[in-house]
Amino acid sequence: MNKNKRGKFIVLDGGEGAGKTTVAKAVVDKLGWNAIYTREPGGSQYAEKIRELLLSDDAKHSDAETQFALFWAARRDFLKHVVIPALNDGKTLITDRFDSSTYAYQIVAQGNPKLEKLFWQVRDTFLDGYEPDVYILLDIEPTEGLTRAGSRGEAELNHFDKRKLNFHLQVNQGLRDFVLKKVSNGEVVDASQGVEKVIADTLEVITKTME
Ligand code: T5A
Repeated sequence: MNKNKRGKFIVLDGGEGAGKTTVAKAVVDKLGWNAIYTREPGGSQYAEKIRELLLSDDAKHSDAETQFALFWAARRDFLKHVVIPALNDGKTLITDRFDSSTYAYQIVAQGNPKLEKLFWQVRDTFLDGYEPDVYILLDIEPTEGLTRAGSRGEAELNHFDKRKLNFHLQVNQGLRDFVLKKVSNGEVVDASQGVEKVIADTLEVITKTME
């Protein structure tokens, strides 16, 4: 990790409707002024433009390689313009999704194991020592998460949300593999619990990371 970095970089990830946004925002409120909520894809001005491309209906026929490149392009801009300055300023960043999602969606769920070698090479170069301090997986059965996400209404669903259940089961497997096997700083929180308990369990992991 880069020696100039003074803040903490916390990633919350999970399948559709796991509660990432709800929990991330609640955690930021509880941590106070020094904590910032950020999200992926997006998080910086330019990366938010790439987000529009990635989540638009036009993107639904794009292949995993195209998406892989765009998610990493957005991530690099977000890292450079938001994450690094905030960490160097001593802030705590709570990020809604990060590269764990690229691993789960573009590589595992879309069935592209050949992208994995490239994933670790790009990660090494693009993150440039600014790896997250912890990845927290908000773990939930996809059927339950999709029901929650669906309760917001059809207009709120993107083309990833609308994929078949098997895709979301693969996403879940990919996220679990990433957090439990591919990195050494992954933690799992049971996201099927009531929202206040999920927030409390997530805060407990974050507090431990900040010690
Ligand atoms: N993607 C992203 C990739 O393919 N590759 C990548 O590299 C990256 C970074 C982004 C999409 O991009 C894909 C993955 C995604 O499909 P998005 O619009 O940012 O899409 O949406 P998501 O990240 O999927 O987030 P969602 O909005 O679907 O779900 P959240 O944030 O997990 O859930 P949240 O907090 O909005 O909650 C959903 C509903 O559940 C309720 C909430 O009140 C809300 O109504 N809820 C609970 N209900 C009961 N109990 C609880 N514990 C609850 N917690 C929340």
